[in-house]
Amino acid sequence: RAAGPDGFILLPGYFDRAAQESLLADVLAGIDAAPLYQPSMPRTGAPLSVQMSNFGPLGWIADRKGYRYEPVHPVTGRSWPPLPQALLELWNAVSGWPQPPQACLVNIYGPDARMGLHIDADEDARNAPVVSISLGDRARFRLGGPERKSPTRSMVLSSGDVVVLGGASRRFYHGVDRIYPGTSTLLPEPFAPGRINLTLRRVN
Ligand code: MD3
Ligand code: FE
Repeated sequence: RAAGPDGFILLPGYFDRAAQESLLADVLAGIDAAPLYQPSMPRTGAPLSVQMSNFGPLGWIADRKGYRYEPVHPVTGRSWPPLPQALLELWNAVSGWPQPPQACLVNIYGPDARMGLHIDADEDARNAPVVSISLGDRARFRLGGPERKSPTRSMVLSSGDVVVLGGASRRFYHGVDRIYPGTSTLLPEPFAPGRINLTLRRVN
């Protein structure tokens, strides 16, 4: 699949149902070792509406002190679990980047969770792509441009879809407007209705 002019690639249905179930098992095992925590906004401490965990040598953290990557879980103080092999293989297949990912951020959305328009700017590796995997209920994803005022387009991401944000799109504003509860049968309780998004990142 060719990248658009901005380096954005959507791979609908990249993972079939069996592969989604296998990835889900990896994610559930990971959050057993590195429990979900509630990130919060720097300074205000206002909670984000998603819950988070990470896999890999580094994990993205949001708390009162700021946004950053850390080698350990903010609550348990232990290392993040290793990146599942299937995710390393995905990165090799679609990223076009010569080095492996250093972080996999796990975002857990309940039926009312959203993610406001933002730029991912905490990585020193600004030019490495981000690879996203969607599991569970569909979501309306919004992709803008390099400035907050840039025009945006929205698309629906479904379970098993993969998105590669390379080139200029890596530095574009983006967010999740809403979840469509009950549109997938993949996730078990207490994750349904809801959605899990995994993002593979190179940090430095
Ligand atoms: C476009 N996650 O974790 S994934 C995030 O669905 C994040 O959970 C959303 O935005 C989610 O930071 C969107 C797709 C995605 C990820 C990173 C991007 C799109 C992106 C970086 C630059 C541009
Ligand atoms: Fe983001």
